[in-house]
Amino acid sequence: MSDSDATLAIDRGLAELGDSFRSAFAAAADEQALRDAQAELLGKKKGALTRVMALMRDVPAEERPAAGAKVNAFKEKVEAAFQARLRELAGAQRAAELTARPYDLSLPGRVPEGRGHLHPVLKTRDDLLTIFRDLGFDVVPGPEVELEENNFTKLAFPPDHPATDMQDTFWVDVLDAEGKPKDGRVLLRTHTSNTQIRVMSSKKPPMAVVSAGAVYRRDDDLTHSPMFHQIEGFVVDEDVSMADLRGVLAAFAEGLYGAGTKIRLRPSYFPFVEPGAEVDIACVFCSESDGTRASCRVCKQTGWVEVLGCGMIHPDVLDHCGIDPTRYGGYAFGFGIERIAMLRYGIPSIKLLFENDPRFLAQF
Ligand code: FA5
Repeated sequence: MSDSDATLAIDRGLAELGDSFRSAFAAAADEQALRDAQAELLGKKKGALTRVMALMRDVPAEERPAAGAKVNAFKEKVEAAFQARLRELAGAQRAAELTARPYDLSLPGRVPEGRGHLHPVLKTRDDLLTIFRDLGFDVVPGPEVELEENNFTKLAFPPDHPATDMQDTFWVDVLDAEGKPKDGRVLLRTHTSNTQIRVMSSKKPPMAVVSAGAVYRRDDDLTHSPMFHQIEGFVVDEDVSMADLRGVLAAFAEGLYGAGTKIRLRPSYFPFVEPGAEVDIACVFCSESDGTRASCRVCKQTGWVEVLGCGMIHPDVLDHCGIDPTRYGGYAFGFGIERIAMLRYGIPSIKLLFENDPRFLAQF
């Protein structure tokens, strides 16, 4: 018995389709293309295999099992090839994701929310150093953790001198390899005057030096902070006088607050200078040109604001550093940067400078 026309048509249809689905699936570059290629075969109305399967309706009952088995076997081959290609595409996509750059260069950039700037203390420090650089001073660094010797002893503070009470600080234990305290007491420096000792011990006169940095004291109120910043300046040469010191400080005051700014020196005591003085600048907020108006809180109604300590370097200090005091003399001065910044910007409390509230800092 020969096969019916319908069975023959099915055989022909399947033979025509042959293996073409394999190359169609292989050509699909992504899942959507693969599903489109599958629909070409199995789409409800127009699928090529669907049309072949529709011929089953005309197959006589006795031929149906054999014809059905052939069609099903074909369908299974198609399904298996489809699933294999689907897995392949998913694997390739995952691999591409894993090896891709972790960022997307094509995304638009973010606009910065605002530019940062130097802290007002550092800005003031830089402006002050510029004034001294312009006057011919070299700028040098100095350590914050210092030997007691350089911070006090060589600056002629005898051990237990009452002046050290005003500069109580944090002491540091320096241990040797076995964990035992080493010789020599170490502290967080209380002033930048330690740079005088370090520089004078390592350089030969003449020298004109300034140094800025953080210092530490056991202080805490509206105008005093446990950590603050100072600038130290000193000159060592032959024939140096108090008049030179006054001239440099007057130029400094004018550089800071403008031409004509007045200063005055009042006698004061620091163990490492003789004579020593405190320097006041005419109050920039209320003083008339003759320094007499004296009407504001900043200067406490005196017309003058104290800004620094200074004096002629004590011969003993020069001697401690190996400089011959019979040939050379020198002057030195030191002041707090926060104090100048507070006067400059009208800041009422030193605390504001270190709380780092962005709303405060954004004002400078
Ligand atoms: C000294 O520190 C001396 N080394 C200055 C000096 C240098 C004198 C060279 C002579 C020759 P005094 O302790 O006065 O001096 O401090 C200097 C300045 O540091 C003060 O005028 C003040 O503006 C500032 N200052 C002192 N303590 C604090 C503090 N706790 N917080 C903020 N500023 C301070």
